Amino acid sequence: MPAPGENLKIDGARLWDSLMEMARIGPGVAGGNNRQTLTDADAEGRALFQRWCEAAGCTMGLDELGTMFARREGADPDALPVYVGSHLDTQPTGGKYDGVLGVLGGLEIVRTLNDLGIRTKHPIVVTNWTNEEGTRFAPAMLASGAFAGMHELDWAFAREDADGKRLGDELERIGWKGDEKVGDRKMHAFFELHIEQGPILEAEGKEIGVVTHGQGLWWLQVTLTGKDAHTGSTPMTMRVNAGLGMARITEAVHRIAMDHQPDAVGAVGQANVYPNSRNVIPGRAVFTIDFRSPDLDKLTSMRERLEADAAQIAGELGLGLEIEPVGHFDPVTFDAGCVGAVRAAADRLGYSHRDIVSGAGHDACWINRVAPTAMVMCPCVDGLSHNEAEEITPEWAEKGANVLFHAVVETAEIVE
Ligand code: HGY
Ligand code: MN
Ligand code: MN
Repeated sequence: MPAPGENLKIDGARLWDSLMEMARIGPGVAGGNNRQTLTDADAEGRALFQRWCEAAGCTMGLDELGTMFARREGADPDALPVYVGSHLDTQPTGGKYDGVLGVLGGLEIVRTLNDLGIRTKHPIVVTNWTNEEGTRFAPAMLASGAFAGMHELDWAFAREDADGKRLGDELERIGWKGDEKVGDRKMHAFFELHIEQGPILEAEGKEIGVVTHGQGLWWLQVTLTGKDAHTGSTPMTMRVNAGLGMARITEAVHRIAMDHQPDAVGAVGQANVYPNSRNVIPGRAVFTIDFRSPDLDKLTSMRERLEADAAQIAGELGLGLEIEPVGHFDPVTFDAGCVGAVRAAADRLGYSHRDIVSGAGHDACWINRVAPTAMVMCPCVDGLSHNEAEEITPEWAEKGANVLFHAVVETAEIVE
C-alpha cells in the first residue's frame, strides 16, 4: 500500500492544547493528575473525550466494561477497522501524558484526516481502555485483558477497591457501562502511542522508540499474619511481628531482582500494616510485589525464589503467609508487520529512533493476543513517570503522533 507522504503531518499545537485541556480534569496536587478509573473525574474526562470525538464526526461505541470506541468511517464499511488508542485513567499521583497521549494522539489522527479530506479503506477506531492503571482496581490493563479473553466479565465486575467498592457498581454509578459485549469487536490492527516512562530515549537522544517487545509481569499480593501486641511491654522474644516480616520480604524482593540482572526489576509499591498504630506491633501486613522481565525464565525464577524466601522468613518469625497472584502477563513480542510500519514511518519522517523493549505494561500487550499490534514511544524528561512531575516536550508529542499517524494511515490504506 502507498505510504503517506512525509509531508503528511498532524497538528502538533492542537494535540498539545487537547493534552493540556484534558490535564485540567482530575488535577493532582503537584501539577499532574489524579483521574483514577471510574471516579467522577474519570467520568468527566470520558465526557470531554466523547464530545471531541463526536465533533470530529465519530460515532461512539461503549462496551460492558466502559471501554470507548470512537469510529471514523472508512470507504469499505465491512473492512476490519484499524484501532488506535490507550487509556485516560491515571495513577493517584500520575502525570499528564501516561495513556492520555495515546488516546488524544489517536483523536488527532482523525482530526487531521478530516482537515486533509483523506478517506481510508479501513475504518479507524480511537479507543479509551477502562482501568489500564490497575491502581484502584487490580489488575492493570483490566479491560483490555478482558477484551483479549484473559478475564471473565463477572470477575472484572467484582474487583474491589481499598474501600470495598465494586468495579461494576462504580461503572454503573458514573453512567459509563455500555451494552456491547466485551471482545466482540474484531480488529485489522491496533497501534498505541505511549511515553517511554524510562530514561533510554532521552539519554540516547532518540525521538522515537520502535517497541519490539514488552516485559512480562507478576503482581503478587502477600498477606502476613502475626499478633497485635503492645510495643512497650511485649518482650522481643514473644513478638510475632508482621511488619518485620514485610520489611525482610521487601528487602528480599530487591535482592532477587538484583540477582537476576540484567533485564529484571522488582519492588513493593503498595504496603499496609494493621492496625497501623504507633504503639501496636503489627499483627497483619498486606503488600504487593511487582516483578518484571522481558525474559520468561527470569520472570518465573524470580517468583519461585520469592515464594521460597518468603516461606523461610515467615517461618523464622512465626508468621502466617499467603501469596496471591493479582496480576500477570508473559513477555510480549509485537507483530513484525506493524512494528515495521512504525519503523518505516520514523525513517520516512526523518526522526531518530531505536528499537526498544517496553518496561511498563500497556493495553497493547493484551491486544497483541487478538490482533496485529505495535507501539510507538516518545521520550519523557528524566525517564520519570507515575509521578506528577512527568513531563514531555511538545516536539516529542508531535513526532510520536506523526509516526503513529503514518503507521495507522498506511495500515488503514488511503483511498483518496
Ligand atoms: O503497571 C504498568 O506497567 C502500567 O503503568 N499500568
Ligand atoms: Mn500507561
Ligand atoms: Mn501508567
